[in-house]
Amino acid sequence: MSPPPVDFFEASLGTSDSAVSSVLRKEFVRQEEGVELIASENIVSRAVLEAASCVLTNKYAEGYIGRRYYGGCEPSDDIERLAIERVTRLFNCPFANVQPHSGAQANQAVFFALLRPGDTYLSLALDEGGHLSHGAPVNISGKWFNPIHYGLDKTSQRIDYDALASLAAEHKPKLILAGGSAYPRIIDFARIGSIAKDCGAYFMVDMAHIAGLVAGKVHPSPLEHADVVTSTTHKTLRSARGGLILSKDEGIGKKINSSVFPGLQGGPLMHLIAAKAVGFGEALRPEFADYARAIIDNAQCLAQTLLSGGYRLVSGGTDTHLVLVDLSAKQINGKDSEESLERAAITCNKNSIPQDLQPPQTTSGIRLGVPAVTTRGMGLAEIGFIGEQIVKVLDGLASHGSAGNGDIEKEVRADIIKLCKRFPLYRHL
Ligand code: DSN
Repeated sequence: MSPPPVDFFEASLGTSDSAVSSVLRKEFVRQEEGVELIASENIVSRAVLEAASCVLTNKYAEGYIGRRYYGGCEPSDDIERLAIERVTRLFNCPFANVQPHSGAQANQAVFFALLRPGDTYLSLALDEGGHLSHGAPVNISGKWFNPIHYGLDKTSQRIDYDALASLAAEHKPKLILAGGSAYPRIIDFARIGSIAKDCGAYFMVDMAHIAGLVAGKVHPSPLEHADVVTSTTHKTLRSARGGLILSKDEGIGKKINSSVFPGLQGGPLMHLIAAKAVGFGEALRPEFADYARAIIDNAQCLAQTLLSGGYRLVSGGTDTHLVLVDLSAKQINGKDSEESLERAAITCNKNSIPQDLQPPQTTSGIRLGVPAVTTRGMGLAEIGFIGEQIVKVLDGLASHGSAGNGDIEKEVRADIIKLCKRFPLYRHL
Protein backbone atom coordinates (compact mmCIF):
# COMPACT_ATOMS: atom_id res chain seq x y z
CA MET A 1 0.00 0.00 0.00
CA SER A 2 1.40 3.43 -0.87
CA PRO A 3 1.86 5.89 2.01
CA PRO A 4 -0.84 8.55 2.50
CA PRO A 5 -0.13 11.79 0.56
CA VAL A 6 1.52 14.51 2.61
CA ASP A 7 0.00 17.98 2.85
CA PHE A 8 2.24 19.93 0.46
CA PHE A 9 1.94 23.29 2.23
CA GLU A 10 1.70 22.06 5.80
CA ALA A 11 3.81 18.94 6.24
CA SER A 12 7.08 19.58 8.05
CA LEU A 13 10.36 18.39 6.60
CA GLY A 14 10.45 15.60 9.17
CA THR A 15 7.06 14.31 8.00
CA SER A 16 7.68 14.88 4.33
CA ASP A 17 11.27 13.66 3.93
CA SER A 18 12.69 11.65 6.78
CA ALA A 19 15.90 10.82 4.88
CA VAL A 20 16.98 14.46 4.50
CA SER A 21 15.58 15.39 7.87
CA SER A 22 17.57 12.75 9.73
CA VAL A 23 20.82 13.85 8.10
CA LEU A 24 20.08 17.45 9.11
CA ARG A 25 19.44 16.26 12.65
CA LYS A 26 22.83 14.54 12.62
CA GLU A 27 24.47 17.78 11.44
CA PHE A 28 22.71 19.74 14.18
CA VAL A 29 23.98 17.31 16.82
CA ARG A 30 27.48 17.51 15.32
CA GLN A 31 27.41 21.30 15.55
CA GLU A 32 25.94 21.33 19.06
CA GLU A 33 28.13 18.64 20.62
CA GLY A 34 31.44 19.68 19.07
CA VAL A 35 33.79 22.60 19.25
CA GLU A 36 33.91 24.35 15.89
CA LEU A 37 37.30 25.89 15.21
CA ILE A 38 37.15 26.24 11.43
CA ALA A 39 38.18 29.88 11.14
CA SER A 40 35.78 30.63 8.29
CA GLU A 41 32.72 29.22 10.03
CA ASN A 42 30.29 30.69 12.51
CA ILE A 43 26.81 30.09 13.93
CA VAL A 44 24.01 32.40 12.83
CA SER A 45 21.15 33.62 14.97
CA ARG A 46 17.74 31.99 14.77
CA ALA A 47 16.53 35.14 12.99
CA VAL A 48 19.14 34.78 10.22
CA LEU A 49 18.35 31.07 9.96
CA GLU A 50 14.62 31.79 9.60
CA ALA A 51 15.16 34.44 6.96
CA ALA A 52 17.43 32.11 5.01
CA SER A 53 14.55 29.71 4.53
CA CYS A 54 11.85 32.33 3.88
CA VAL A 55 9.32 32.55 1.02
CA LEU A 56 11.70 34.64 -1.09
CA THR A 57 13.25 31.32 -2.10
CA ASN A 58 10.29 31.21 -4.51
CA LYS A 59 11.08 34.53 -6.18
CA TYR A 60 13.00 35.59 -9.29
CA ALA A 61 14.26 39.17 -9.16
CA GLU A 62 16.94 39.49 -11.87
CA GLY A 63 18.12 43.07 -12.06
CA TYR A 64 18.39 45.71 -9.39
CA ILE A 65 16.03 47.76 -7.20
CA GLY A 66 13.35 49.39 -9.39
CA ARG A 67 14.88 47.80 -12.53
CA ARG A 68 13.87 44.13 -12.41
CA TYR A 69 13.15 41.76 -15.27
CA TYR A 70 10.16 40.22 -13.45
CA GLY A 71 6.93 41.46 -11.94
CA GLY A 72 6.07 41.15 -8.27
CA CYS A 73 9.43 42.46 -7.09
CA GLU A 74 8.34 45.17 -4.67
CA PRO A 75 9.10 43.11 -1.52
CA SER A 76 12.37 41.98 -3.12
CA ASP A 77 13.24 45.63 -3.73
CA ASP A 78 12.42 46.44 -0.11
CA ILE A 79 14.64 43.62 1.14
CA GLU A 80 17.58 44.49 -1.10
CA ARG A 81 17.24 48.16 -0.14
CA LEU A 82 17.33 47.23 3.55
CA ALA A 83 20.40 45.03 3.06
CA ILE A 84 22.27 47.75 1.13
CA GLU A 85 21.27 50.52 3.52
CA ARG A 86 22.40 48.50 6.53
CA VAL A 87 25.69 47.26 5.12
CA THR A 88 26.75 50.64 3.73
CA ARG A 89 26.04 52.14 7.17
CA LEU A 90 27.96 49.32 8.84
CA PHE A 91 31.08 49.85 6.74
CA ASN A 92 30.60 53.57 6.14
CA CYS A 93 30.71 53.58 2.34
CA PRO A 94 28.25 54.73 -0.34
CA PHE A 95 28.15 51.60 -2.55
CA ALA A 96 27.28 47.96 -1.90
CA ASN A 97 26.26 45.06 -4.09
CA VAL A 98 24.71 42.34 -1.94
CA GLN A 99 23.92 39.90 -4.75
CA PRO A 100 27.13 37.80 -5.06
CA HIS A 101 26.34 34.21 -4.22
CA SER A 102 29.76 33.72 -2.59
CA GLY A 103 33.08 35.39 -1.87
CA ALA A 104 34.72 33.72 -4.87
CA GLN A 105 31.98 35.11 -7.14
CA ALA A 106 32.38 38.56 -5.59
CA ASN A 107 36.09 38.37 -6.47
CA GLN A 108 35.31 37.21 -10.00
CA ALA A 109 32.91 40.13 -10.40
CA VAL A 110 35.64 42.62 -9.47
CA PHE A 111 38.09 41.03 -11.91
CA PHE A 112 35.40 41.07 -14.60
CA ALA A 113 34.68 44.75 -13.90
CA LEU A 114 38.22 46.08 -13.63
CA LEU A 115 40.51 43.70 -15.57
CA ARG A 116 40.74 42.23 -19.06
CA PRO A 117 41.85 38.63 -19.69
CA GLY A 118 45.62 38.41 -19.45
CA ASP A 119 45.96 41.48 -17.20
CA THR A 120 48.55 41.35 -14.43
CA TYR A 121 47.65 41.70 -10.78
CA LEU A 122 49.48 41.11 -7.50
CA SER A 123 48.13 38.98 -4.67
CA LEU A 124 49.32 37.03 -1.63
CA ALA A 125 50.47 33.51 -2.51
CA LEU A 126 48.00 30.78 -1.52
CA ASP A 127 50.61 28.82 0.45
CA GLU A 128 51.55 31.97 2.40
CA GLY A 129 47.99 32.70 3.53
CA GLY A 130 46.22 33.81 0.31
CA HIS A 131 43.10 32.34 -1.28
CA LEU A 132 42.22 30.03 -4.14
CA SER A 133 40.31 32.79 -5.93
CA HIS A 134 43.31 35.14 -5.73
CA GLY A 135 45.16 33.57 -8.65
CA ALA A 136 45.67 29.86 -7.90
CA PRO A 137 46.62 28.12 -11.17
CA VAL A 138 43.56 25.85 -10.96
CA ASN A 139 41.12 28.76 -10.51
CA ILE A 140 39.70 31.11 -13.16
CA SER A 141 41.55 33.94 -11.38
CA GLY A 142 44.81 32.17 -12.24
CA LYS A 143 43.86 30.73 -15.62
CA TRP A 144 42.39 33.83 -17.29
CA PHE A 145 44.61 36.52 -15.75
CA ASN A 146 48.28 36.89 -14.91
CA PRO A 147 48.67 36.82 -11.14
CA ILE A 148 52.07 37.61 -9.65
CA HIS A 149 52.30 36.59 -6.01
CA TYR A 150 53.90 38.48 -3.17
CA GLY A 151 54.74 36.63 0.02
CA LEU A 152 55.94 36.79 3.58
CA ASP A 153 59.22 37.81 5.09
CA LYS A 154 60.93 34.52 5.96
CA THR A 155 61.77 35.52 9.53
CA SER A 156 58.75 37.52 10.72
CA GLN A 157 56.30 35.53 8.53
CA ARG A 158 54.47 38.80 7.93
CA ILE A 159 53.85 40.32 4.50
CA ASP A 160 57.11 41.56 2.99
CA TYR A 161 55.92 45.03 1.97
CA ASP A 162 59.28 46.06 0.47
CA ALA A 163 59.25 43.03 -1.81
CA LEU A 164 55.62 43.80 -2.69
CA ALA A 165 56.62 47.36 -3.67
CA SER A 166 59.45 46.01 -5.86
CA LEU A 167 57.09 43.58 -7.60
CA ALA A 168 54.65 46.43 -8.22
CA ALA A 169 57.40 48.61 -9.71
CA GLU A 170 58.64 45.74 -11.87
CA HIS A 171 55.32 44.36 -13.16
CA LYS A 172 53.13 47.49 -13.21
CA PRO A 173 50.00 45.49 -12.24
CA LYS A 174 46.54 46.78 -13.08
CA LEU A 175 45.35 45.76 -9.61
CA ILE A 176 46.83 44.85 -6.25
CA LEU A 177 44.81 42.47 -4.10
CA ALA A 178 45.22 42.16 -0.34
CA GLY A 179 43.55 39.71 2.01
CA GLY A 180 43.60 35.96 2.41
CA SER A 181 42.28 32.99 4.28
CA ALA A 182 45.14 32.02 6.59
CA TYR A 183 47.02 35.21 7.42
CA PRO A 184 46.73 35.87 11.17
CA ARG A 185 48.13 39.41 11.22
CA ILE A 186 46.71 42.87 10.55
CA ILE A 187 47.48 43.87 6.96
CA ASP A 188 48.88 47.37 6.45
CA PHE A 189 46.16 48.59 4.07
CA ALA A 190 47.55 52.14 4.03
CA ARG A 191 50.94 50.89 2.86
CA ILE A 192 49.58 48.64 0.09
CA GLY A 193 47.13 51.39 -0.94
CA SER A 194 50.01 53.79 -1.42
CA ILE A 195 52.04 51.20 -3.39
CA ALA A 196 48.98 50.73 -5.63
CA LYS A 197 48.63 54.48 -6.12
CA ASP A 198 52.32 54.80 -7.03
CA CYS A 199 52.00 52.27 -9.84
CA GLY A 200 48.52 53.36 -10.98
CA ALA A 201 46.85 50.11 -9.93
CA TYR A 202 43.42 49.56 -8.43
CA PHE A 203 43.61 48.47 -4.80
CA MET A 204 41.24 45.62 -3.96
CA VAL A 205 40.86 44.03 -0.52
CA ASP A 206 39.15 40.71 0.14
CA MET A 207 38.14 41.10 3.79
CA ALA A 208 36.11 37.89 3.97
CA HIS A 209 37.82 36.60 7.09
CA ILE A 210 37.98 39.85 9.03
CA ALA A 211 34.72 41.58 8.00
CA GLY A 212 33.13 41.04 11.42
CA LEU A 213 36.21 42.39 13.16
CA VAL A 214 36.10 45.48 10.93
CA ALA A 215 32.37 45.89 11.57
CA GLY A 216 32.99 45.57 15.30
CA LYS A 217 35.80 48.13 15.05
CA VAL A 218 38.48 45.89 16.52
CA HIS A 219 40.42 45.78 13.25
CA PRO A 220 41.36 48.62 10.85
CA SER A 221 38.94 49.09 7.97
CA PRO A 222 40.27 48.55 4.44
CA LEU A 223 37.62 50.91 3.08
CA GLU A 224 39.69 53.95 3.93
CA HIS A 225 42.36 52.85 1.46
CA ALA A 226 40.89 50.40 -1.06
CA ASP A 227 39.05 51.16 -4.30
CA VAL A 228 36.95 48.06 -3.87
CA VAL A 229 36.39 45.59 -1.04
CA THR A 230 34.91 42.11 -1.34
CA SER A 231 33.74 39.87 1.45
CA THR A 232 31.79 36.84 2.36
CA THR A 233 28.95 37.54 4.75
CA HIS A 234 29.02 34.40 6.90
CA LYS A 235 32.44 34.27 8.52
CA THR A 236 33.25 36.66 11.39
CA LEU A 237 30.45 38.89 10.05
CA ARG A 238 28.03 36.13 11.12
CA SER A 239 25.32 36.79 8.57
CA ALA A 240 23.85 34.45 5.94
CA ARG A 241 26.15 32.51 3.62
CA GLY A 242 27.04 34.62 0.60
CA GLY A 243 29.14 37.42 -0.86
CA LEU A 244 29.30 41.19 -0.88
CA ILE A 245 31.12 43.97 -2.73
CA LEU A 246 31.68 47.46 -1.32
CA SER A 247 33.26 50.61 -2.68
CA LYS A 248 33.63 54.22 -1.73
CA ASP A 249 33.69 55.07 -5.46
CA GLU A 250 30.25 55.14 -7.09
CA GLY A 251 31.82 54.94 -10.59
CA ILE A 252 33.47 51.63 -9.70
CA GLY A 253 30.16 50.63 -8.12
CA LYS A 254 28.38 51.04 -11.47
CA LYS A 255 30.90 48.75 -13.17
CA ILE A 256 30.55 46.21 -10.36
CA ASN A 257 26.77 46.16 -10.68
CA SER A 258 26.90 45.32 -14.40
CA SER A 259 29.59 42.78 -13.73
CA VAL A 260 27.55 40.90 -11.08
CA PHE A 261 24.37 41.05 -13.18
CA PRO A 262 24.12 40.48 -16.12
CA GLY A 263 27.86 39.80 -16.33
CA LEU A 264 28.20 36.77 -14.09
CA GLN A 265 25.02 35.86 -12.26
CA GLY A 266 21.36 35.48 -13.05
CA GLY A 267 18.65 35.66 -10.42
CA PRO A 268 19.84 36.84 -7.02
CA LEU A 269 19.16 34.52 -4.08
CA MET A 270 16.60 36.85 -2.49
CA HIS A 271 16.00 34.65 0.55
CA LEU A 272 19.70 34.88 1.35
CA ILE A 273 19.69 38.63 0.72
CA ALA A 274 16.89 38.81 3.31
CA ALA A 275 19.02 36.78 5.71
CA LYS A 276 22.07 38.93 4.94
CA ALA A 277 19.96 42.01 5.83
CA VAL A 278 19.06 40.44 9.18
CA GLY A 279 22.72 39.70 9.92
CA PHE A 280 23.78 43.22 8.93
CA GLY A 281 21.11 44.58 11.28
CA GLU A 282 22.57 42.48 14.10
CA ALA A 283 26.07 43.73 13.31
CA LEU A 284 24.86 47.33 13.69
CA ARG A 285 23.81 46.68 17.30
CA PRO A 286 26.20 47.69 20.10
CA GLU A 287 26.56 44.11 21.36
CA PHE A 288 28.22 43.13 18.07
CA ALA A 289 31.28 45.16 19.12
CA ASP A 290 31.45 43.10 22.34
CA TYR A 291 31.36 39.90 20.29
CA ALA A 292 34.15 41.21 18.01
CA ARG A 293 36.29 42.17 21.02
CA ALA A 294 35.68 38.75 22.57
CA ILE A 295 36.90 37.09 19.35
CA ILE A 296 40.24 38.90 19.63
CA ASP A 297 40.56 38.05 23.35
CA ASN A 298 39.69 34.40 22.71
CA ALA A 299 42.13 34.11 19.80
CA GLN A 300 44.91 35.57 21.95
CA CYS A 301 44.08 33.12 24.71
CA LEU A 302 44.12 30.17 22.29
CA ALA A 303 47.46 31.35 20.88
CA GLN A 304 48.99 31.62 24.37
CA THR A 305 47.73 28.20 25.42
CA LEU A 306 49.17 26.53 22.33
CA LEU A 307 52.50 28.35 22.72
CA SER A 308 52.66 27.30 26.39
CA GLY A 309 51.93 23.74 25.26
CA GLY A 310 55.01 23.83 23.06
CA TYR A 311 53.42 24.51 19.67
CA ARG A 312 54.84 27.02 17.20
CA LEU A 313 52.51 29.50 15.53
CA VAL A 314 53.14 31.02 12.13
CA SER A 315 54.28 34.64 12.72
CA GLY A 316 54.43 33.83 16.44
CA GLY A 317 50.79 34.67 17.22
CA THR A 318 47.73 36.49 15.95
CA ASP A 319 46.03 39.89 15.71
CA THR A 320 42.79 38.42 14.42
CA HIS A 321 40.38 35.52 14.90
CA LEU A 322 42.72 32.75 13.75
CA VAL A 323 46.00 31.06 14.49
CA LEU A 324 48.03 28.94 12.11
CA VAL A 325 49.82 26.15 13.96
CA ASP A 326 53.16 24.99 12.52
CA LEU A 327 53.37 21.27 13.32
CA SER A 328 56.61 20.55 11.49
CA ALA A 329 58.82 20.48 14.61
CA LYS A 330 56.52 17.86 16.17
CA GLN A 331 56.87 15.48 13.20
CA ILE A 332 53.10 15.39 12.71
CA ASN A 333 51.12 16.64 9.75
CA GLY A 334 47.98 18.71 9.26
CA LYS A 335 45.87 15.90 7.84
CA ASP A 336 46.45 13.51 10.74
CA SER A 337 45.97 16.35 13.23
CA GLU A 338 42.67 17.43 11.69
CA GLU A 339 41.43 13.83 11.79
CA SER A 340 42.61 13.14 15.33
CA LEU A 341 41.02 16.37 16.61
CA GLU A 342 37.78 15.54 14.83
CA ARG A 343 37.66 12.19 16.64
CA ALA A 344 37.94 14.26 19.82
CA ALA A 345 34.95 16.46 18.76
CA ILE A 346 37.11 19.44 17.79
CA THR A 347 36.71 20.49 14.15
CA CYS A 348 39.41 22.42 12.29
CA ASN A 349 41.19 22.22 8.95
CA LYS A 350 44.63 21.22 7.77
CA ASN A 351 46.39 24.17 6.22
CA SER A 352 49.67 24.76 4.40
CA ILE A 353 52.23 26.83 6.26
CA PRO A 354 54.83 29.08 4.60
CA GLN A 355 57.48 26.99 2.80
CA ASP A 356 55.53 23.86 3.56
CA LEU A 357 57.36 20.68 2.55
CA GLN A 358 54.13 18.66 2.59
CA PRO A 359 51.62 18.69 -0.29
CA PRO A 360 48.30 20.59 0.17
CA GLN A 361 46.42 17.33 0.84
CA THR A 362 48.69 16.67 3.84
CA THR A 363 50.18 20.02 4.98
CA SER A 364 52.33 20.79 8.02
CA GLY A 365 49.78 23.03 9.69
CA ILE A 366 46.30 23.39 11.08
CA ARG A 367 44.24 26.58 11.08
CA LEU A 368 42.17 27.29 14.18
CA GLY A 369 39.66 30.11 14.54
CA VAL A 370 37.39 31.21 17.35
CA PRO A 371 34.33 32.98 15.80
CA ALA A 372 31.91 30.06 16.30
CA VAL A 373 32.92 29.30 19.88
CA THR A 374 32.79 33.01 20.70
CA THR A 375 29.25 33.22 19.30
CA ARG A 376 28.29 30.33 21.58
CA GLY A 377 29.35 32.47 24.53
CA MET A 378 32.59 30.70 25.37
CA GLY A 379 35.15 32.94 27.05
CA LEU A 380 38.73 32.75 28.27
CA ALA A 381 38.18 29.86 30.71
CA GLU A 382 36.58 27.67 28.04
CA ILE A 383 39.07 28.65 25.33
CA GLY A 384 42.00 27.93 27.64
CA PHE A 385 40.49 24.52 28.35
CA ILE A 386 39.96 23.83 24.64
CA GLY A 387 43.56 24.88 23.90
CA GLU A 388 44.81 22.40 26.52
CA GLN A 389 42.72 19.62 24.98
CA ILE A 390 44.18 20.40 21.55
CA VAL A 391 47.69 20.13 22.99
CA LYS A 392 46.77 16.77 24.58
CA VAL A 393 45.41 15.36 21.33
CA LEU A 394 48.33 16.61 19.23
CA ASP A 395 50.86 15.33 21.78
CA GLY A 396 49.07 11.99 21.61
CA LEU A 397 49.49 12.01 17.85
CA ALA A 398 53.17 12.90 18.14
CA SER A 399 53.82 10.01 20.53
CA HIS A 400 51.54 7.38 18.92
CA GLY A 401 52.02 7.94 15.19
CA SER A 402 49.45 8.88 12.58
CA ALA A 403 46.59 6.80 14.07
CA GLY A 404 46.66 9.02 17.17
CA ASN A 405 46.12 8.07 20.78
CA GLY A 406 42.61 6.63 20.89
CA ASP A 407 42.34 6.78 24.69
CA ILE A 408 43.19 10.47 24.78
CA GLU A 409 40.86 11.21 21.86
CA LYS A 410 38.01 9.44 23.69
CA GLU A 411 38.70 11.20 26.98
CA VAL A 412 38.91 14.62 25.29
CA ARG A 413 35.77 13.92 23.26
CA ALA A 414 33.79 13.23 26.43
CA ASP A 415 35.06 16.44 28.05
CA ILE A 416 34.35 18.52 24.95
CA ILE A 417 30.79 17.21 24.69
CA LYS A 418 30.29 18.01 28.39
CA LEU A 419 31.57 21.55 27.81
CA CYS A 420 29.36 22.06 24.75
CA LYS A 421 26.25 20.97 26.64
CA ARG A 422 26.67 24.14 28.71
CA PHE A 423 26.41 26.24 25.54
CA PRO A 424 23.35 24.95 23.67
CA LEU A 425 22.43 26.06 20.15
CA TYR A 426 18.95 26.67 18.72
CA ARG A 427 16.45 25.35 21.26
CA HIS A 428 13.60 25.29 18.71
CA LEU A 429 15.30 22.65 16.56
N1 DSN B 1 36.75 28.42 2.47
C1 DSN B 1 37.10 29.66 3.07
C2 DSN B 1 38.08 29.51 4.17
O1 DSN B 1 38.01 28.50 4.82
O2 DSN B 1 38.90 30.36 4.41
C3 DSN B 1 37.56 30.64 2.10
O3 DSN B 1 36.81 30.56 0.96
